[in-house]
Parts: sequence; C-alpha cells; structure tokens
Amino acid sequence: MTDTKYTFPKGFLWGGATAANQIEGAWNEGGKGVSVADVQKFRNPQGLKELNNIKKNTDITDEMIEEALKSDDETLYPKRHGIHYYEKYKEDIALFAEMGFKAYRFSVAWSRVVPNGDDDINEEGLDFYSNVVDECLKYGIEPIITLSHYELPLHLATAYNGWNDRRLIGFFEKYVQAVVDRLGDRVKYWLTFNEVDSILRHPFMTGGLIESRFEKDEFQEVLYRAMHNQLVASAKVTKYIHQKYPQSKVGCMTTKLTYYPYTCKPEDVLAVQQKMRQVYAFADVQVFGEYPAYLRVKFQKEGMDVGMTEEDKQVLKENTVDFVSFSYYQSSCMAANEAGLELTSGNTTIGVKNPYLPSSEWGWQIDPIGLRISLSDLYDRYRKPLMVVENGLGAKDILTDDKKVHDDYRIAYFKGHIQAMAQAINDDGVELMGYTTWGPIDLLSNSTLQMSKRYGFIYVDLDDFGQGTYNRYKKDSFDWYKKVIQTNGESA
Ligand code: BGP
Repeated sequence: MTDTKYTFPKGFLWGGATAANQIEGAWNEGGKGVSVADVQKFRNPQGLKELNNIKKNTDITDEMIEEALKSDDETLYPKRHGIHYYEKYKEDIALFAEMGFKAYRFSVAWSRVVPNGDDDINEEGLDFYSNVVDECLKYGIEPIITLSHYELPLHLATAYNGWNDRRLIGFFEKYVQAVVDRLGDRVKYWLTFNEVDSILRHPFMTGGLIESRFEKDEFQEVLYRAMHNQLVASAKVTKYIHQKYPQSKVGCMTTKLTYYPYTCKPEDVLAVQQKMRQVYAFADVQVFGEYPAYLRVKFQKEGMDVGMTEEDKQVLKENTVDFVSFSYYQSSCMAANEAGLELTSGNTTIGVKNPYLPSSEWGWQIDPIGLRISLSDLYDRYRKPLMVVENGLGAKDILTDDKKVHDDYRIAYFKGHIQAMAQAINDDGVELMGYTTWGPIDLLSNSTLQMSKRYGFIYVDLDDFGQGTYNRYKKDSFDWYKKVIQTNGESA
C-alpha cells in the first residue's frame, strides 16, 4: 500500500466467495433435486448474445421449464456441470489454503439438502457440506455459509408459485434447521439470502416466480409479497441460529452499488435517492426490524396486500441481524430523464454511463472510490460491522502455452478496491470484518452463464460450450493475493 499507516484489523477475514449453483455441477447426483438454476439455458450456444433470460425472465413459461427438464443436452445448461467442484472441492480448498485464505464463503444448495423443498432431508447432501466445512477447518479457514443463493428447489416454483406462497417460510425453516443442526457446531458466520433485494430484479432466479402465470397488473404485489415472505423467513431462521448457537453471527446480504447523480439537477439527485432506497429497504428491515416509511406508504397507496401479520411484525422486530454484508462491483449514474444518454447494464440494474470511469469488458464501470463511499454509507446508516462478501473483475483471460495467466488488470482492480477499504477503515472509522472476493476460482457467470467471464485467481480450463479438461491453473493474481493476505493487506 502506498501509505503504510493504513492497516487492516487483526483477524481480518481475507478470502473468497462462491455459490453452489455456479460451481458444483453434479446437478442430479447425491440425491440432489432440480433447482431453478438447473433449467437456465443458453438459447443459442453458438451466438452467446442471444441468451435465454430464464433466470431474470420477464418471459419464463411452464413450457420452457418442461423443455429444459426433457433436454439431455447438458451443454445447453452450463450450471448443471459447473466447474466440477462437487468432485474437486478438496483440490480447490487446498488451493485456497495455499493462498492463505482466512475465510471461505460458499452456499448450501437447498435442493441438495431437501431435493424438492417440501420433502425429506437428504442426508447425503448434508454429508457433502459437512465434508466441505471439515476441509476448510483443516486449514484454519473460517466457513461463511449463504443459505440461499439463487438455487431454490424447482418444485417450489412450479407447485407453489415460489416465494409468493407463505408456506415457503416453513419449508425454508425446516431446511435451515437441518443445515444448522448438522453444521452449526463448526460454522460461526451465516448469511440468509444472497443479494436479498434481487427478488425485485430476478423474480424466477431468486423467488421461483413464473411471471407468465400472473396477471400483469398483479405482479408487483406478487414481488413485494415474495419479498415479505423472504424477510420473515430470514428473521425466523436468524432466531433459530441465535437460540441454538448464541455465539454465531447472522448477516444480511445486499447488493451495493454506488449511484451518482448524472448532473447536479435536483431531479437527478432525487432519482438516485429513490433508486437507492429500493435497495436499502431490504437491509433496513433486517437491521432495524421494520419497513421503511416509503414502503409502508407505497403498500397503502397502491392497495398492496403482502400478507403482513402482527406476528410477522414482531418476528421481524425481534430477530435482526448481527452484521451487514454486501456485494460491490461497480458504480453507475442516475438521471431523471435518460433520453439520449448512454445506458449501462450490470448484474444489478441499468444506469447511465459515467464518463469519468473505465468499464470492464462487460460494461461494468470500475470505481474503487465508490466502494469507499458504499462502506461509509452502509456503516453510517446501520452502525453494524460490515463484510464485503463479493467484489471482483469479470474478464476474458488468456491461458498461455506454458499454462500461465498474466492478469495484471485483475491485480490493478483488487489493489484499488483494497486500498479503498483501507481508507474506509482508517480514515472513515468503518468497522470491516472481512473481504471475500467473488469467484476466487473461475466459475460460471450468473448474468451471462458464460465461463469466459472469469473472476478467479485460479483458472479453470473450460469454455463457454462445456469443453475443456477442468484442470486448474494459478494466475499471476494468485501469488499477488497470497502476499496481500500474508501481510494483512500491507502489500496491496
Ligand atoms: C452477484 C451474484 C453472484 C455473481 C456476481 C457476478 O450478483 O451474487 O452470484 O454471479 O454477481 O455476476 P456475474 O456472474 O453475472 O458476472
């Protein structure tokens, strides 16, 4: 680091983060049921631009799901094979350990533990995650578990209409109890829903909502009902974890993206505020235990019935989270009137392109200062310890003939963001517990389903069409990050 007075706290949790549906593969092995991720498909595998948006889907239908279930062309469904982590997890965790990871955030696939979501516990699924936890602990790596990361059992979508149905709260509780009963003696950190605010953007992937089944004008209410059911479910499992293991820490996990007003026009500033509160609303409920005023007004004015009971209100109030975790990749601008302006599209939402910032190959605008701003915003708002649980650069890497990847662009990205964290800690007084980079090993991109959008310190020999040896190779960033961890951030 340029200025050595910037230090990271002792015991800072350096590491990486993955999600089951983007790495495991083995989609129908070990007793696993089908999840919403297993039916995500390339519409045209030859022209990757034409992706089937089955995960965000404004257009998902039952026919598309049926077609997916009948298909035996696995290459069309890249998440079904992942990066073969189900078989190779020991090799991968050994590589994380070699980098000196202090923490590894991963998700448990609900459909591996309760295959259809409403049936019996699959012990073989629990055995797998128990082995993963033991493998981490063998190297002194702290497991951080996400309980739901875009991998809802498909049956809960097709038979119950996903999170629109309150019964999912009970199914989720049963699933989480099984996981906590089995792993809780060894796992201290838990996150409930990944990017909990994403239900509004990716109804099928996050909520198992098949939009075509609903009337257009009722869908907004459906989305907010699903939001409410997830928040109640989150509070209920938070209670369970706290009761059973009082030393455990439960965090919320929200998407964070810094928005700037495109100009100093008050209308643009208002647009930013309105955009942001849509995202904050979720963590607000999880931290403060009650809905923000603007949402209460919205529900009332628009006559939305999300099914909120007095008991729900109490459960939310009494079971708030211990820390706030978030993903941060990029920043964007908002303008009240976007006509004629160049738009960006990220994993999160569409914004207006910032002329002062560089972009990744996927148009995500790179902004380390935005991370510092986000850290301060969140800490000032919530006064809870924070954890950055996703951050990284998706880029097209080149594997050289001697099996090296010279990813200096990735090192530059991380350097900037780690320095921004150091400033937030040392200059702004932010309490930051840890940093788990997204995809420390290359994995399937969530927004594009591509393998060529790589985030890792470890290269996986696999292409967008499922071809490759699945061998792992260390990139230049591997040794760089190892040194960062060794020096507790000093060398960044
Ligand atoms: C977040 C998701 C991750 C991950 C990441 C990167 O929104 O929580 O699952 O995928 O974004 O996005 P992408 O894979 O689309 O590049």
